[in-house]
Amino acid sequence: MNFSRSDFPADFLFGAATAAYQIEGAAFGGAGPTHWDSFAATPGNVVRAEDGARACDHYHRYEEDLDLLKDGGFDAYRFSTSWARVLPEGRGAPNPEGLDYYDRLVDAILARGLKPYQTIYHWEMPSALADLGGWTNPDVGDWMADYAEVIQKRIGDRVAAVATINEPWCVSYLSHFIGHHAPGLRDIRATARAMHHVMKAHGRTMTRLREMGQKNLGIVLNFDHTTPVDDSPEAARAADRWDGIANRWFIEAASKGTYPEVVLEGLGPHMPAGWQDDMAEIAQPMDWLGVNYYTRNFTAPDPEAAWPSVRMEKGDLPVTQMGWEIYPEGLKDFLVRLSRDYVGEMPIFVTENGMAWEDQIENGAVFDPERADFMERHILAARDAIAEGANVKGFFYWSLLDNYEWAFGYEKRFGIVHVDFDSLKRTPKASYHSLKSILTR
Ligand code: PNW
Repeated sequence: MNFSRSDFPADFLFGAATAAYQIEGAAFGGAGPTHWDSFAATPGNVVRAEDGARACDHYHRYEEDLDLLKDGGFDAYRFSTSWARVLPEGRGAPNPEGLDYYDRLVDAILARGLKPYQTIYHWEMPSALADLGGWTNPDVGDWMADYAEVIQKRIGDRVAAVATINEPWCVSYLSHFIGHHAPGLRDIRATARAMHHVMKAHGRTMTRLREMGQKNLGIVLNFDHTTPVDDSPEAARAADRWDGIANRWFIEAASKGTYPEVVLEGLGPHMPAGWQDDMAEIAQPMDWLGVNYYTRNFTAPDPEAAWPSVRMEKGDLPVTQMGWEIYPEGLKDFLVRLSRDYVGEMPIFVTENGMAWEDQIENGAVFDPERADFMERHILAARDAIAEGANVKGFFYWSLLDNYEWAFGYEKRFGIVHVDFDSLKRTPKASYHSLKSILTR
């Protein structure tokens, strides 16, 4: 890879990211069931109906995994804490084993000189709360703030930064309108509720954590680079609707306390009563913004389809194992746009960027030159954004380990470390070694 640390500001952090359900093994350590366990068990939702019950067994192997980060020369580790591991019923009595586990994990991160970047909610809604409607229930913000208080009381003194929620778009739209993630709904009313309640939960959790004295609070949003499929006014309007749903809804609420008009045109009739009263709490001052970026799409109008009446099309760039086009310029565009239009000087971290690839394994070594190239191009795109004025302070590769890729089960491999899901043996890939040679130089 052709860049060096000296191409970046001295305090720029290089890290790798994971999420609890995707690596820990949900069946270990007294964790309660989550809506992902039941979603995965329902045929048709997940490839081979795989779940996160064992995953990478990180719960028992975190020391080995953190050694890989340290040996690779990384500065920071982005991980998430699992609601159902901390509170098996979602509310009420905590699980002492779960709290002990995160206590040990944070100490083990610090012992290796890494900065812990915590995400409070990365998608495992406890089943007991999912049964009450999960993200569609107006009380979910209070439930989440209560959970956040319990986990932060235990580890909040030692984490470097905290994100409330990972990818509210996936939590709400992808899960309640497209039906691709748990709870797998396709319902406009549930979608409008979830899209608002997820932001209300962000605001409520921010308020609670500030009251507790927690420092360095933010949110992690995903962004989908979209362009009208052609020059027609219909395509321009379709792309604007899609950009409103996928990109502007969440950042506009968090930074300005408003939702885009073009989205309210469709969701307005389905919004929970009195939603306007929550907007001030949602727009809490934040300390940092996390940006997850993977690909681009072209938006076409689709008058046959229900609101928002759009269809996604692809361009002709090479794609990853997910079928996602590789478009590093889109990352630069978002970083510049977000700093210009929404967050100004507030630090931005690329909290996820990575590629799934069918890695070639020969004689126990994993060759993935495509991934090294992907990383280099996106890291350089972040550098280009800095040159254009964006205050980008770090880059986390997704992911440290091959892991449970949600609806795709264990089929899609994003890791810079290969995991054999039978033996659970870890093998750093060539991309890990080439990044290491830069970070440790
Ligand atoms: C993110 N989409 O998910 C998540 O934060 C990770 O947990 C996940 O493993 C990673 O990206 C790779 O997929 C997304 O359909 C899942 O647009 C789906 C979409 C976007 C992000």
